[in-house]
Amino acid sequence: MSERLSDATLATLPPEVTRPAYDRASVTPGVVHLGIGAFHRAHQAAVFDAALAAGDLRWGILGVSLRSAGVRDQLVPQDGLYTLVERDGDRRRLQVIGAVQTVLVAPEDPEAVVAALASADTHLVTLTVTEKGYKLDPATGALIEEDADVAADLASLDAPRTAPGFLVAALARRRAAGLAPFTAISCDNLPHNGARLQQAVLRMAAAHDADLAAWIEAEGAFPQTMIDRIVPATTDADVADLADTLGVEDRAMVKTEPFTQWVIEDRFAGPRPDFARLGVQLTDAVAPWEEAKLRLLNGAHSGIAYLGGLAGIDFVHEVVALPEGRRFVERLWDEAASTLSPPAALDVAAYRGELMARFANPALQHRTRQIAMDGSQKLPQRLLATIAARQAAGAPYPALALAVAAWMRWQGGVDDAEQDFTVDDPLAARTRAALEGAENADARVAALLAIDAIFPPALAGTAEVRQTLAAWLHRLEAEGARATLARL
Ligand code: CS2
Repeated sequence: MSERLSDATLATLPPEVTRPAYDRASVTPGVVHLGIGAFHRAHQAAVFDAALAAGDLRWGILGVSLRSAGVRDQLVPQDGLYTLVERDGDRRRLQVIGAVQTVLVAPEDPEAVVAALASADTHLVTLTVTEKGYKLDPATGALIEEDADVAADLASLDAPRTAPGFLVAALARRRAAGLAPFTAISCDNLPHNGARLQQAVLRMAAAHDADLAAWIEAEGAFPQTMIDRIVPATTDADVADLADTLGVEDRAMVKTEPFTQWVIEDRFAGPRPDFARLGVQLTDAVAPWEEAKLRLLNGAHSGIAYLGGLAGIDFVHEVVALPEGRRFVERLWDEAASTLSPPAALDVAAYRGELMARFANPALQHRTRQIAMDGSQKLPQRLLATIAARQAAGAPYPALALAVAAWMRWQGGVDDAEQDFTVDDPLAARTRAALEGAENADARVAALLAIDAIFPPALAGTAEVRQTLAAWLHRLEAEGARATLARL
């Protein structure tokens, strides 16, 4: 099959497929999105598409890939169109999203990206650059100035390389042109994501121009957000399967669950869509939402990823289909729930029930390997802060510690069936070096805890934490993840 989904083939799609009913040619690009991967296309882009469908044509998206050309090569031949495939058990809903107008690849043409960000049409800049894309130390939140790309952007912004670098280069240009700043909305699972993004941007700006930094601090807006939708990576089989239905090929499709949630701090530097009417929650207090989501959903996800991955279990739904897998998740949630100050509108028991049903959705095919990626960037907010809170309250944390111990075993790059795999993590070289020469579980735990980019010294220095982790790691090494789960 060679014909692709595009403006020209849109009319040939079967009637079950929802498609843009607005005039795409009249849309203007009010949003620049950095990091246009599957998550953005399944989450924020669907909201901007709904804004367009409601008649506000200012919210087209100019997508930017900060590294590779893959998404551009999928989307541009399709006029930016792609199908959002929502799957729940054997139900499926198909919607073609028309909000993406074009995609730029930053390393090919950094100037075009800065120009788009500096355009008077651009009011919002959304980001899904993953945790590591902020170039912040996961433990302290400080800009990693020795990173080669950060160092280059600190020296010159003529051709930026990092997300903070692009934002600062464009903000300087907006200021010089007498334009207001855009609102920069981090949509990554970082704690206090808005404040962290602002911190990275201000540090980068201050290195170039103190007045610019002061202007950004006074006039800019970096709202905090909680974003939630499970978006497994698309496979070739998914693309082939969709082509059978559509009659044309869509290489940019994304698959996801029906659930979606976006909570945004009500703080903007300029125009935005009528978010509240689009199902987005605007609030002054995002932190309690974010904390609940990171510690319950993402904390459990990471535990499932490492324990399931070590046991050779491919998918999340398969882990929670095991009695011991489900019990582990419930125990982890019991421990984490006591550390939360949930918002009044959040019923934690109902939320947990809904989360378990989402994890159990067999149609998602969400790979444990996908979640296992970049653990060094995820552990602090998902598991370590929770352990610290339990510890401070004098409460035990066996399930949380088991999840962290499984991450430790994962760093060895060998699973329970003695199969080697690649540890996909920006700190993989450091964890590997730490493990070299460590002769037993106690030594391995001590060596990994010493990496202060991941583990806060106060936690790492606590004997009880060390011993609990070492006991679990020892068991994981001796008995494997399945048997260890059964002991919890
Ligand atoms: C997952 C998240 O890959 C991961 O680390 O935990 O991407 C998760 O699916 C989303 O945060 C759900 O909103």
